[in-house]
Amino acid sequence: MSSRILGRRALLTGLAASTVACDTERPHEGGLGAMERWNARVQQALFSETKLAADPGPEALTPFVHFPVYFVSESLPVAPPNWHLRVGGMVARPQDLSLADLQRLTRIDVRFRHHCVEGWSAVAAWHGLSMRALAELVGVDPAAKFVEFRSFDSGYSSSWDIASALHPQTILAYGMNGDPLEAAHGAPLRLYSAIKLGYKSVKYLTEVLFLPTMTGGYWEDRGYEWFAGT
Ligand SMILES: Nc1nc2c(c(=O)[nH]1)N[C@H]1C(S)=C(S)[C@@H](COP(=O)(O)O)O[C@H]1N2
Ligand SMILES: [Mo]
Repeated sequence: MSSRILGRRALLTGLAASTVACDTERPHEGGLGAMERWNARVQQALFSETKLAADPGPEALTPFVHFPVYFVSESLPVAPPNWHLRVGGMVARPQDLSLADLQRLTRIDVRFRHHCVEGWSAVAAWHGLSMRALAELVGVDPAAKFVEFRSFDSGYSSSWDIASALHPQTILAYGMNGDPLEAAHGAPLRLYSAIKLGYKSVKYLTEVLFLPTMTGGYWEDRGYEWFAGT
């Protein structure tokens, strides 16, 4: 398995090689900030809640052993035995949900092509609950405009706009290719979406927070685009 695991160094090198200069001190200010705001406006204009990403079909599935594996921790993050998902922020009913609780919600199955900024793409099927179902369960305040996803992988996190988070193809996955999600791919629960680049799909989830304001994230704070639509 270790050959499939590209560590943080490999990811950083790949990103550095494949991206234009980033001011990592203040990534969202200055010239890059202005360009990013323009990009976000264009992507938001193109983005439509009803537009669904295409299913690449079963024949497009990437063999499991060839689906790359990323995490920022030095070693494979493993969930604590008492793992649960905290859901809070601007919600009527904050919850602490076990995997069994989450698996009682309606299961949906999606198959997408995953795009990583490092230049690879791969296809898998993902099984879980929709973010919409979670939002209904906790009673999200309509004034919530952003969602922050946190993980137990050395502080990896990402902040999303609420429309993308509640897109019908944005799911919290506990299964992959018909099997339970493996630790390598974010067990027990990971975010997955057809409409965002790979780094927005936080693995090893601990917390989903509905917020009034935009926050940052692991790669976002290092200069990568915040909206990051596909
Ligand atoms: N917790 C956590 N989530 C993460 C990452 C990570 O390093 N840690 N990497 C991101 C990136 S850059 C990609 S491309 C995908 C990779 O998912 P995979 O390891 O299942 O291929 O996870 C994303 N989510
Ligand atoms: Mo990625």
